[in-house]
Amino acid sequence: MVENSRILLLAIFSLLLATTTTAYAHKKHIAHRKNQERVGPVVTYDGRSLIINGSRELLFSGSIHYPRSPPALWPELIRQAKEGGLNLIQTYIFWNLHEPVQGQFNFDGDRDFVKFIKMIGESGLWVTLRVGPYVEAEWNMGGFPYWLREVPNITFRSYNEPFLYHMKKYTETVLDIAKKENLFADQGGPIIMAQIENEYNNVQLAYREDGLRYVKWAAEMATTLYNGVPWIMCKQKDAPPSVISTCNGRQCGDTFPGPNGPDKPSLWTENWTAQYRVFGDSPSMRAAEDLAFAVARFFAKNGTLNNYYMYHGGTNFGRTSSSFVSTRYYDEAPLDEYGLKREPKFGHLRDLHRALRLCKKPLLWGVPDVQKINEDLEIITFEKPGSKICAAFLTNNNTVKDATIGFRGVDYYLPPKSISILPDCKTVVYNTFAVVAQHSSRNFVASEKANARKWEMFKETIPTINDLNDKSPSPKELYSLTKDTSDYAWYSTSINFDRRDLPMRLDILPVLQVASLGHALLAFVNGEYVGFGHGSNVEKSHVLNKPIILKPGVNHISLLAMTVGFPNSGAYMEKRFAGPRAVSLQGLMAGTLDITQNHWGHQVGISGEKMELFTEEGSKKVNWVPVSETPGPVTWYKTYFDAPEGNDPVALRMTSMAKGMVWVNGRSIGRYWVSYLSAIAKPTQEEYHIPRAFLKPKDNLLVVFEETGGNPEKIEILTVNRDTICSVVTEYHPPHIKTWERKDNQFRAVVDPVKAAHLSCPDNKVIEKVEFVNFGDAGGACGAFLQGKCDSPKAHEVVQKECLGKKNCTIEFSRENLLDGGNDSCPDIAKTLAIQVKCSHATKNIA
Ligand SMILES: *[C@@H]1O[C@H](CO)[C@@H](O)[C@H](O)[C@H]1NC(C)=O
Ligand SMILES: *[C@@H]1O[C@H](CO)[C@@H](O)[C@H](O)[C@H]1NC(C)=O
Ligand SMILES: *[C@@H]1O[C@H](CO)[C@@H](O)[C@H](O)[C@H]1NC(C)=O
Ligand SMILES: *[C@@H]1O[C@H](CO)[C@@H](O)[C@H](O)[C@H]1NC(C)=O
Ligand SMILES: *[C@@H]1O[C@H](CO)[C@@H](O)[C@H](O)[C@H]1NC(C)=O
Ligand SMILES: *[C@@H]1O[C@H](CO)[C@@H](O)[C@H](O)[C@H]1NC(C)=O
Ligand SMILES: CC(=O)N[C@H]1CO[C@H](CO)[C@@H](O)[C@@H]1O
Repeated sequence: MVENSRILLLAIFSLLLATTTTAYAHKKHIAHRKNQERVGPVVTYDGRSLIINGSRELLFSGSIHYPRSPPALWPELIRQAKEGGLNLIQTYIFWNLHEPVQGQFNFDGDRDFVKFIKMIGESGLWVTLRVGPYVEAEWNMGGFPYWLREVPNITFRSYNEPFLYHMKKYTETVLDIAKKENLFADQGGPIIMAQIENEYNNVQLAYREDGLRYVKWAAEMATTLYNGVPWIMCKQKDAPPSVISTCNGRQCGDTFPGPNGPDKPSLWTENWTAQYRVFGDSPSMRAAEDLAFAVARFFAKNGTLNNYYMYHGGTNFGRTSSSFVSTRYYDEAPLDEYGLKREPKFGHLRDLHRALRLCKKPLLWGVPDVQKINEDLEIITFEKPGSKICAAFLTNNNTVKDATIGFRGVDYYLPPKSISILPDCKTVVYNTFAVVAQHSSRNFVASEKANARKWEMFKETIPTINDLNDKSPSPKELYSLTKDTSDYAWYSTSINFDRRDLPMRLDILPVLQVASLGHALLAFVNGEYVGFGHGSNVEKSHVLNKPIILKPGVNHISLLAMTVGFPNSGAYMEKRFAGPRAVSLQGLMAGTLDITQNHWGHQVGISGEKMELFTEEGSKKVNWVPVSETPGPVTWYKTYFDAPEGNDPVALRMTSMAKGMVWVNGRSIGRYWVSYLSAIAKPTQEEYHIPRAFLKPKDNLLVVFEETGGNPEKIEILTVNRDTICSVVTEYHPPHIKTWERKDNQFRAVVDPVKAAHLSCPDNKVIEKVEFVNFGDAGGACGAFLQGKCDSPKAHEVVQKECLGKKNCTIEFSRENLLDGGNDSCPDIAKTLAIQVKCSHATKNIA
């Protein structure tokens, strides 16, 4: 009782305090505003949570980046995020997108972050604005524009005049736009929180005292420019008191040492929903169960905000990704690259948010108590003494063994590595391991309408030093050469040989060796392709060694060197280098000849880029010829295609190619690299997203630039769906979370809490086929179930009857419903009901 009123008083007191101090700070600001109803801040915080409009809040947040999906997809992404139980969306603002050339700003079309934020606000969700300006984000140069690198004497992200000047100027520009558009919560807008810098602790030590001075300056600068909403810094142990330090990580519930001060809430700004992929990586997974465990754990440990990084990743169009990062971004997120629900991740987390919301009162106003039963088992309660407000989290941290916890006179079963949530300290409404949500598997279907048109090609010419005007004694550094205007640069030199310089024996060839700082290169000798070499995300430098044929007289050596995105992380990002560093010819009669200082010619970009062969206009500038049987390196390909049938998302399967870039109607859909195989001998990414927004109904221009060689005729145009849906329910599962609600401080069942399997088709489709049913001990997963030893024919009948031809169906999970007169072929096992059905558009069935 004493504890209770003390906390309440404290909350009221801190609210008052926050209100008065900030109101004072805002006096000038407020004076300018008309019709000001609320005096004081809309968003404050205390040791429990953010306080929005005077009320503590549980915040379920997800990252969605506006440039990674076209504006046409934004409404659907936001709608689904809301359906998934989010009330907050987090985005970075990408500097190099908005100020690619110093002083020339662009905030229109795809770059219209104001529109994105307003759209989120209109959907009733809040926004966290991560200004950066450094964003990392697997984005080219972590968001810094190239020109910033050339500012004299600049050191990125440290205390020095040039950097502070530009960082402040840009931050001010972004905040001014947001203010002018009334985007901040205290102006009536949706932005409740802003972030300056990003994971600075990772690099701070490298900058010594200047690092510390910089962090202080950044916090001061941001809070001075705008102090209507709280500012955060993520992963910043020693964040200045004016900002909140937040956690980034996989298991913040166990790893976060807490915020920087008892007056600050525990916020988790990046909980990775998977891992971003780089070319050369095998697939990555993070199971819905693992994610749910980590989030439930974080809320059980006083956390009040969790952000999924990413909730929807999307696509790194054009050259926006950083070094080696694949074109699809966080495809494993709850909404996949195409914006389709990845089930059961989407549904399991939606159910988790619902369960946590049922615990809102105890979580935000109750008193936590931790009771450790043994090494693995723990009971955490949040209770308001003297009231019925009580929630419990029962935790089994053992990854192998299940357990039973006795709690207030009842035994609760807990699967391994799981947390059960009891919003009334009695009823289990959710267990992190027990996935009740439906599953889905993704299908790529070859389009009938879009495929099979004639391809044509155009070969780049291989330049010699005579063609290149930009000369220097040795090869120039690649980043500063291209200035990020192209991935490519030609390097060429020539060398004269006497017959006596060359090997006598024809079976012994000289070797060209190129040591490169990265990222990849193609070598040509006398116009003939000799090979391709590349580094990796971990080790960008590499050495190319290829046997070559030299002739008496002049020999031309030409290299097409390339970057695969600029770096995005680490200290001293402005001092990174790439490109050929040392070149030699080995096996000559006089031994090895170092030709690094042989005088080189350079050219930024390839001629097809300069002519914009990927646009309708540009493609008319050259003579395209039919595709020959031996497609060579550095070749452009083009064809036309009609938009695929239906509304499903569209993708290209590039498996028959090697490495390069694809454009559709003049817009780059990103880099592809299918020749770089992962440890499981598969390309990291075979399908590449073409947003429907890029397409016209007919005659879409598709252009591919292929670096080393491939067969364009085998490129497939696909539609993408998740029409295969499944449900897996076991006897251990709690009943569906939707059957409960909290009203007037009472926790109660709204419908009879029966256990059931629920299936619901996406996109207004209907269940066309029942593909798998098993009531017993099926194995495998959605899309690939395996029949177990036990089954019940009755279950098949029930599913057929309830589901066929319906948009959705519910199968009551009980032995009475699913066994034939109680005839049980294996009475001793716990039963699992596994169902797989296929959805399709109803019209198809009628036709
Ligand atoms: C850069 O630094 C050097 C050495 O400190 C100094 O001489 C030079 O004037 C600086 N250049 C600019 C443009 O500030
Ligand atoms: C605060 O409440 C007002 C009035 O209900 C509402 O218009 C405003 O959007 C709310 N602010 C936030 C950040 O939710
Ligand atoms: C949660 O908050 C309570 C008091 O509000 C505190 O005693 C406890 O240490 C906190 N737990 C964690 C893990 O921070
Ligand atoms: C739970 O187990 C993991 C290892 O599986 C361990 O790292 C973590 O500290 C444990 N947490 C608790 C609260 O015991
Ligand atoms: C299930 O489908 C019926 C029509 O077949 C529809 O009226 C109902 O709203 C659907 N329910 C859900 C939860 O989608
Ligand atoms: C019980 O089920 C088994 C296997 O499904 C079947 O062979 C048997 O005939 C059934 N018995 C009765 C009494 O229905
Ligand atoms: C900071 C952190 O712990 N992030 C984690 C979020 O989840 C991913 C996927 O499990 C982890 O790899 C990250 O470590």
